[in-house]
Amino acid sequence: MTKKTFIDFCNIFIKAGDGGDGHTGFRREKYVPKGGPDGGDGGRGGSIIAKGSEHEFSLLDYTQRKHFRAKNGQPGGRRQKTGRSADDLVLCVPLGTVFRNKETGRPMGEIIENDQTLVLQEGGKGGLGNQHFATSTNQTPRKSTPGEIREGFWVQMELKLLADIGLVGFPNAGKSTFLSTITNAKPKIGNYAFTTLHPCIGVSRLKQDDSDTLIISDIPGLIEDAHKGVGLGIQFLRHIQRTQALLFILNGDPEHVESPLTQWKTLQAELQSFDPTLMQKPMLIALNKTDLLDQEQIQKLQKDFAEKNLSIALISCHNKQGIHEIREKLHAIV
Ligand SMILES: Nc1nc2c(ncn2[C@@H]2O[C@H](COP(=O)(O)OP(=O)(O)OP(=O)(O)O)[C@@H](O)[C@H]2O)c(=O)[nH]1
Ligand SMILES: [Mg+2]
Repeated sequence: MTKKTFIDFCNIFIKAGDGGDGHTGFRREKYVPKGGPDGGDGGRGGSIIAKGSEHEFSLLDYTQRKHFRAKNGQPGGRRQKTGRSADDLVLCVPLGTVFRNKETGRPMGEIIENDQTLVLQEGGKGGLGNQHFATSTNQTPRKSTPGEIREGFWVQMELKLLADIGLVGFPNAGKSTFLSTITNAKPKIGNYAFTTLHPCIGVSRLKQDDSDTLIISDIPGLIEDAHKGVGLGIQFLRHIQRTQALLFILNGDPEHVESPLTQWKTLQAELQSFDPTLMQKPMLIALNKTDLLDQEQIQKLQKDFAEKNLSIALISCHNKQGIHEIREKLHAIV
């Protein structure tokens, strides 16, 4: 089921490798009864590193395997031999993954770009061999230091989709239809509420050469009291927290229980209660399904919104009316 395949939160346990211990040893050569100290240093433990990959879209893999331990550095050896350092353990994650220390809640950083890396835990440094500790008064030091120990800990990963525009609207308003009209995305569309159960993104290209691309994110519909968990709740709003602008899609179907103005007011209130800064983003309001309205009804609705100093774009995903215009406006807004 689609709901399960999109994972946007998960916890993993990580532990970088310990450093190898420094070695205590003495040179032994023929005819040299007492050689100097020659204990080598320990190698470095492997680090745990997150790396952005544009080919990953979900944290699903990290629900299957949760423990990630890098290898320890090797101890130093005789004859100044440095122990071998362990390889780093690299975790490929989707762009938009945010890391937090699960125990303290402290943010550890986020991955935004392809190939970007973030060290989640540095491998332990190797200890020093006794070769470093000879002094004029002590030519045979027995001292060497242990490698640094690394304690493992739990890390919370959260995936926030990176999009330019977020679509907000009641269930059944036509958000997914709109996304499929102007982008390559093929979201599920259905004439019932809550067709969309997880966020979906699509890319709109105005020009062939990629110079003007727009990433649009479709999220599940919101209803009144979504902030109290009604419907699918507002938890998906965090996926549009980092968008540059919002497009509200209102259901213009005259049979719909809530009028477009009521929808707008409810959506505004729900966004406000989730994160007031969302309402400060540039936004456009589109009235969809205008193919179901006559001229008189349209004028009445425009007047209602104009009284609130709001302008609405009239669109119909079914007969493509107003689609080109709103698409150009969206590209211009970011
Ligand atoms: N008449 C008409 N119907 C439309 C239009 N756009 C979408 N619809 C229909 O409205 C219904 C809901 O469309 P969706 O795109 O699934 O709506 P949604 O906003 O994504 O809904 P949720 O995912 O449930 O939040 C479908 O039956 C669409 O065919 C339109 O412009 N005119
Ligand atoms: Mg939908």
